[in-house]
Amino acid sequence: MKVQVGIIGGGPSGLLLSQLLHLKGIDTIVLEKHSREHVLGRIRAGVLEHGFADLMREAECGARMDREGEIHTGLYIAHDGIRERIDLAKYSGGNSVMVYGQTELTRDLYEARDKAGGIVIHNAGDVQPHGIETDAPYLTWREDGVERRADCEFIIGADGFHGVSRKSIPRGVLREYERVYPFGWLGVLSRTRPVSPELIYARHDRGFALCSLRSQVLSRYYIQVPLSDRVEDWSDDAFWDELRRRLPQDVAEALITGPSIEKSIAPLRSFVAEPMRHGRLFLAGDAAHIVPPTGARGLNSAASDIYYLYHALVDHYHNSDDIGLETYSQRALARIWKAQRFSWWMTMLLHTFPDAIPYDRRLQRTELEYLFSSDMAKGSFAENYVGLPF
Ligand code: RFL
Ligand code: PHB
Repeated sequence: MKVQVGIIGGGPSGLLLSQLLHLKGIDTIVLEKHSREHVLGRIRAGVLEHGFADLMREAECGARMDREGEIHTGLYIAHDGIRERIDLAKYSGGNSVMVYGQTELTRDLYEARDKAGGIVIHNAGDVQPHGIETDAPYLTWREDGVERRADCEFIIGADGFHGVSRKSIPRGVLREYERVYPFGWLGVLSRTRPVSPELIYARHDRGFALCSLRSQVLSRYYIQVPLSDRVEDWSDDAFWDELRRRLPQDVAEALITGPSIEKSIAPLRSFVAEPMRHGRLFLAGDAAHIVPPTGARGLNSAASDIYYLYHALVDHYHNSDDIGLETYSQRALARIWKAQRFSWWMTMLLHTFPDAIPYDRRLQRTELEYLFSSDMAKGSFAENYVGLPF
């Protein structure tokens, strides 16, 4: 089989790129290790930058998002028993975010690929990129016990943090930057009315908490937990009690609880691999970088890579212009590092660190006081949260 672009990974990054390229007449194959049900069973991101929402529309995948998603023009930060709002629209020159779950977005992308007859191979075993340093790269994988091969012009590694793509770049070439945080987030999805129509990020001495949502009947809540905790340690009742303790009283009293329909713990990590290109292999999304979820940047950073890669490949195929491909790593990383900075900053601002000294806690308070007393600080927060320009 011969295709122009071979994509490893059928998560949001791989599917979005495949769909965008298809609309420009560029053919792709997507190789996904898991089943579609498995990919759609993962509960992850919920907040999309406005630029990402535009990219979904450009991919002709925005109709349901525009119907069912919610545009949020503000959010709350709770601390010391109070809740303060940041007007994202006011401080970012009229921009907003779209609250629409990654699961739904991925489902829309799958449907679009199906409708267009796109090739997405599920349960692809032992996917391997070959010849990435040559002009004739190819992919091999196992399908129903049979060894398969696709020759391509470019290979895109969109196979997430644990994928095979990044590992196929020689050790001496890759530089990795990493910070592991000493806690995780325990998340619960419940079919209950959200406690607040807008997100509440809460700083509390017992640990961080977040009230988020998927719709007005589906809530998503998180609490910071030690890395040693297991999901089985947390009954639904224990989760709700702990969440209430970390919220201002009026919010805690308004909280509607119910049985969890999903419960999981995610460790927090910041990670960047440089460069994002080696020969004919281009990394995108979580394959190259991850952030702690505090700033809601993970999926959005993946989308920004896809934006650059999409334009670079279209320029290559339609205009014989390779500048986009040659500068991809540099341009993508410039934006990625800003998302890393914002996620790190929000994580440091809002979490309780086991080794924090009194000085650190006093600085956290001062940082919050500054944020809410300065229009400039609110402007900086808002422009980062709604998404920096591509
Ligand atoms: P994905 O989604 O991990 O998809 C990669 C796909 O590649 C497949 N794969 C392979 N396929 C073939 N061969 C192999 N060897 C393979 N190895 C892996 C995998 O099965 C998978 O289907 O990466 P992608 O597409 O780059 O997308 C990135 C996002 O999923 C991720 O950044 C976000 O979910 C992060 N994130 C959030 N991002 C936001 O922008 N806003 C948020 O509000 C937000 N909240 C979150 C989050 C992530 C979370 N967790 C659990 C990590 C909340 C949580 C709790
Ligand atoms: C979510 O709804 O899952 C979510 C929202 C905002 C974040 C992280 C996760 O910062």
